[in-house]
Amino acid sequence: MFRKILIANRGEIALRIIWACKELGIKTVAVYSTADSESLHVKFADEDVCIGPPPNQESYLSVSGVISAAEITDAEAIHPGYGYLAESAHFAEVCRECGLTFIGPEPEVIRRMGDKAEARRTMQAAGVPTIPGSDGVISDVDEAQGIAADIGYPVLIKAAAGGGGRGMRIAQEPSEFVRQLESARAEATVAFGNGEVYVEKYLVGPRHVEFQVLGDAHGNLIHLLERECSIQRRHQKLLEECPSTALDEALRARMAAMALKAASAVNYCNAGTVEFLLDSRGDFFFIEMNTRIQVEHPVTEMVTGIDLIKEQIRVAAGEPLEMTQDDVHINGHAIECRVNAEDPETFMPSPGKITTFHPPGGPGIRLDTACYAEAVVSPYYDSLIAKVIARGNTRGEAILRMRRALESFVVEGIKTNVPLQQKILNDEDFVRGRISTAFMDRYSLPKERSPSP
Ligand code: MV4
Repeated sequence: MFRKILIANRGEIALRIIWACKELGIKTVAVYSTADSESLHVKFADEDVCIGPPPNQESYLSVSGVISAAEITDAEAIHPGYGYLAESAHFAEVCRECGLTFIGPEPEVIRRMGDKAEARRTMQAAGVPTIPGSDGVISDVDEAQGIAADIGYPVLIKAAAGGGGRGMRIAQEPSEFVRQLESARAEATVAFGNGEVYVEKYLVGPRHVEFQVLGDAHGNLIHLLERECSIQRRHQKLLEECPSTALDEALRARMAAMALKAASAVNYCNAGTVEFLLDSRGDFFFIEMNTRIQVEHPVTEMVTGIDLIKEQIRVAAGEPLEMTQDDVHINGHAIECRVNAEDPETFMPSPGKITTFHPPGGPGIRLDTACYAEAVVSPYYDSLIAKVIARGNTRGEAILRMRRALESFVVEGIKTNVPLQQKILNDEDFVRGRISTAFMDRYSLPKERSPSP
């Protein structure tokens, strides 16, 4: 097992990783920017190294800064958390070259899954269902138009280097195809320096259901059930749950088998997520694989009782998984609400100093946060300030506990999206489990203008 781990992240996930290390008896090193000198991940780590000024590019995204910090503190491994360098194949390679263990899959796997067109081809070849569309990236516009005509409109044009909804364009009909293709290419070139795109049939209002997988270096690979992540706005997830109300045992078994097939096709080692779109007919399709720990991992932990961060660290150290598939059971239901420092009406970020901070607690409530009274929410970073996770024996109990937790969660000095989360928790369709990726449209589409007098 590792003696010392460096955490290349900040905020709640850095703290979450420190807690796991403490339980495993591993020393921790925090890295931080000058904006984070008062942050809890710095206070609770055994050692800390300032790696630069507030902008991410000059601190948390600095490969040389992070690697130097690991070298001067004699850390053996680096946990990247989510975001930042977590899905940088280059960073994972540099770690390897410097004799540091990157806590995640191999750089080759990160690179292959990071190219969404390549990931799609890999899954097609492995026999995992994908959405009808092009075989790889589009090399010829006429050929692509032929494919679009064959699969039928509307079609979605996606950037190979994209993912998470960036660089996508819908073509509703053939006359729009070339314009939307050019538009997707242009956006992808600016955003990723890679204008490659591929085409899929556009599914209307599907659910987003993802499977957690976990593999070790000894060939063991298991799944840890699914997460329902359909409640999102502009590709930012807001509320996630485990299990999904859309799956019965038979569908869960079929999707889990495909998630495992997807992961074993790339010899996956460490924690990963296989994302599917599930349509109203119960057909499901692979869309992407995420090669990192995800923000919403706590709902999986609360339902399975498995500590995903500890397992990531154990398997990276070469230890075998602590459990087999037979040890994984659905124990109740968990919901996570992401609490963001933002205006609940306009969705604009709301950074500033937190004056009052009263955390929720009581039976079945978990709070993952790095906030405290007097903490400053910096405008330089993500607006996620806390994750409230509620577990109940049933979904109904989890909803009641979450409503009660959000009522007692007092954050003053900045605005939060708690009122929006409360609306969702009281929405009749949500309570019935009738949700899709179109769910949030009702809360964020432009309001009809009131008639003039
Ligand atoms: C799609 C789709 C419909 N049809 N692909 C958005 C993020 C990226 N991971 C994939 N996304 C989508 N791909 C086809 N062929 C609809 C979405 C999508 C979506 C997916 C998951 C969660 C929320 C979403 C919101 C809007 C669109």
